Amino acid sequence: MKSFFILLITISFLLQTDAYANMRSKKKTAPIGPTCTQGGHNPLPPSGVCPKSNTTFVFPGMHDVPASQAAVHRWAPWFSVEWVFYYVFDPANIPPYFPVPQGNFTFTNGRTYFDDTTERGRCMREVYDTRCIPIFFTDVLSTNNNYSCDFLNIASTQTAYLILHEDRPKGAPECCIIGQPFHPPSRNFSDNLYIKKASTIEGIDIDWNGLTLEDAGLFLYGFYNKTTVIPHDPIPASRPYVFYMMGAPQIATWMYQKFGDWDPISKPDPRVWEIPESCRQATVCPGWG
Ligand SMILES: *[C@@H]1O[C@H](CO)[C@@H](O)[C@H](O)[C@H]1NC(C)=O
Ligand SMILES: *[C@@H]1O[C@H](CO)[C@@H](O)[C@H](O)[C@H]1NC(C)=O
Ligand SMILES: *[C@@H]1O[C@H](CO)[C@@H](O)[C@H](O)[C@H]1NC(C)=O
Ligand SMILES: *[C@@H]1O[C@H](CO)[C@@H](O)[C@H](O)[C@H]1NC(C)=O
Ligand SMILES: CC(=O)N[C@H]1CO[C@H](CO)[C@@H](O)[C@@H]1O
Repeated sequence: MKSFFILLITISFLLQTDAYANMRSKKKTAPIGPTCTQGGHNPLPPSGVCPKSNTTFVFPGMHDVPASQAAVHRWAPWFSVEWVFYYVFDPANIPPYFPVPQGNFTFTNGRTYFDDTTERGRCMREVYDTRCIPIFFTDVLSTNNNYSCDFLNIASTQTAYLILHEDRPKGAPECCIIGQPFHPPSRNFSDNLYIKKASTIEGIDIDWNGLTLEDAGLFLYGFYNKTTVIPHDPIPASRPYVFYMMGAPQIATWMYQKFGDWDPISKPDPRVWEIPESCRQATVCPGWG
C-alpha cells in the first residue's frame, strides 16, 4: 500500500513537470458533483444556506417543529443499517408513505455502512443489491437502473466513487466519480438541515430534518424520536427511519429509503472501505455534471 502511494506521488511529480499533463491534472481537480450540500458532503457556504428550490413541497401527515424545539439527533460513531429503497415514478404519489408506497414503484434491497473512527477518516458505503439509485439524467447509466451498484466515500480521499458490477449497462465504467471534494455526512449533519417537522407512522414518532436544493429538489431525513444509549459513546444515538429525495424523473420522481435493521454496536469490517483497483483511474461518471 505504502509503495503504491509513493508511486503515485512520483507519477504526479513527473506529470507536474509536463505542461500538457499539468493542464490535464488541473482539469481533474475541478469539482465533481454537487458543491453545495448544506454541509452534508462539503463545506457550508458563507451564507449558511445553499440556494433553495423555488418549488413548493407538501409534507403529508407532518407538522412543523419550531427550530428551537427540534430534538438533537446524532448518528452513532459507527453503524450498519439494512434498507429497502423504493423508486416511485408518479410525481403525485408524494412521500412519506404509511409505511410503504402503493401503486407503481420498483425497489431494491441494500445496506449502508458508516464509521467515523477509521484511520482514513469518516467512511461510508452504500450497497444497492439490484437497482442503483436513479440519479443520472442522461447517458448510459440513465436508460434503466436495473443494475447493482455501491457508493464508496472515504473522507481522506475527498472522493465519492460509484462502483459498478458485472450487471452494469453496456459501455458503463467499472468505477467512476460522483463527488469530489466530497465527504460522508458528519454525525451531527441534521443540525444544518433547516426543515424541521414531526409525524407518527407505524406508531413510531419521527423527527424530520430536511432541506431543498435549487437543482435537486427536496431531501428529508427522518429519525426515530426516541434515542438509544450505546455502550461506547456518551451521546445517545438516533436510529434512522427513512430518507427520501427526488430522482431522475424518467425512472423515479421520488426515492424512498425505508431503513430496517440497525446495528450501532458492531464496527464495520475494514474491508468494506477498500477502494477497488478499478477506481484508481476513475473519472467523472457518464451523464454526471
Ligand atoms: C424556478 O426555477 C426554475 C429553474 O431554475 C426557473 O426556470 C423558474 O422560472 C423559477 N420559477 C420561479 C417562479 O421563480
Ligand atoms: C434490465 O436490464 C436488462 C439488461 O441488463 C434489459 O435487457 C432489461 O430490459 C432491463 N429491464 C428493465 C425492466 O428495465
Ligand atoms: C459537527 O461535527 C463536525 C465533525 O465531526 C464538527 O467539526 C463540528 O464541530 C460539529 N458541530 C457541532 C455543532 O457539534
Ligand atoms: C410506471 O413506472 C414506469 C417507470 O418505472 C413508467 O415507465 C410507467 O409509465 C409507469 N406506469 C404508470 C401507469 O404510471
Ligand atoms: C412526539 C414525541 O414523542 N416527541 C418527543 C421527542 O423527543 C423529545 C425529547 O428529545 C420530547 O420532548 C418529545 O416530546
